[in-house]
Amino acid sequence: MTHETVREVDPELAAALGGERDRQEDTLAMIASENHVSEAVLEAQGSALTNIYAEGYPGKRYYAGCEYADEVEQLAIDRAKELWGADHVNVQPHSGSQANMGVYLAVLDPGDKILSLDLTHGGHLSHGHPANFAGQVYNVEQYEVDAETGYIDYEGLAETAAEFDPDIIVSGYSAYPREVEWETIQDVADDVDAYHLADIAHITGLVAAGVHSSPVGIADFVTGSTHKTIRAGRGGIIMSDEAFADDIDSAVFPGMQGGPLMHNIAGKAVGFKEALDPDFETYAEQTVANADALAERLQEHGLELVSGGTDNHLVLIDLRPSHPDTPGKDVEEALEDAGIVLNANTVPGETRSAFNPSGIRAGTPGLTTRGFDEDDCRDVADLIYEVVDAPDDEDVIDEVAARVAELTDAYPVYE
Ligand code: DSN
Repeated sequence: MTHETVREVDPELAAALGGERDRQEDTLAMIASENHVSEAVLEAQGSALTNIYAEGYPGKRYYAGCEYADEVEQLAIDRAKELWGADHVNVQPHSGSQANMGVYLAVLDPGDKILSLDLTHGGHLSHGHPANFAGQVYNVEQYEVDAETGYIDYEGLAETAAEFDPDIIVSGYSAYPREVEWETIQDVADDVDAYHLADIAHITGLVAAGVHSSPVGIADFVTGSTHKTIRAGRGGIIMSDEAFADDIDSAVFPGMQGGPLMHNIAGKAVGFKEALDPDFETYAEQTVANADALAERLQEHGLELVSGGTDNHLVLIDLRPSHPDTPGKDVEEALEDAGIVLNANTVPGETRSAFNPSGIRAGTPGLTTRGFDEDDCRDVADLIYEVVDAPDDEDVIDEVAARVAELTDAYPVYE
């Protein structure tokens, strides 16, 4: 057994790891689905648990040697139950997409009907896009946001549900800046006798902290990823009533996964413990306040936001009204050159392509973890606007990059 470090064993790889850590220190992570986990979560994810197989569940494993894996997984489950108030929790899905897959596998047959939000309106690939397994295995119909308001078109959803007669309705979104009316969607699901899956991947932390309403206890299934606003180890989670516990657990294992990623489950357990601390509520409130400040200042600059603002951690800018000749990808690349990392995103009524869409999406979870407040986020909005307005102007990019460097120096991620 070698006791050498990565740097000693593999300098090339070590350089890339160091480069990534520096990149995160030196840029503003504004991809709305990203965050910076604590050193403790990093440590758990890099632990010896990566070495073991633990097929099964705590107390019911198929292999020997799982006593500590049992402890770790039970801690993650118990903490998740406390955070979100669910009866049953499965912490084994490797990702949010696989959490959704676990629910589909538990209650749908191939060819059954999914009703979900269109990807270009804020949905997710795993909600039934044709390029994803969900769109290939199941019969998918989609609902949309209202073209005028940018809010979910709940009436349209009800009409489509009545016509399509889905087996499951999916709510919860990847690029939707507004509070979701879970009860309204549950009523629609009840009317057509469909299951309701609420995918809270983006807002897990906001829901846990009580700064966004919770679908737990309303929807049949609540899925999420564990590394976004909740800031725990990377992966997925499924929550449900006890009545679905066996179906969900056997869909995840042995239905679609083998051995759970126990090191990631340890990272989930640590992050969940951190989120149970009262400080986390302050973090979640600040994340939303920061997004609101960002949104207001962007609008003062004349940029149009889908739905006219935000209730959560993200804003979605439709560039077409203010900058009709500037595609999202150009802005994404220019901002990255300036040290602001976000993503080009489709917008409702998209007129370009998914690869070079008409919008950009920006989130505040990562900045808030670094310590940014509303004033800082207003400054960031000014910087984003300067680049949006002149993506080809190298002097502007240089000036913004210098200001970004001041901000990243003032707020280090990892000391
Ligand atoms: N890739 C994530 C996002 O950016 O929203 C969703 O899986």
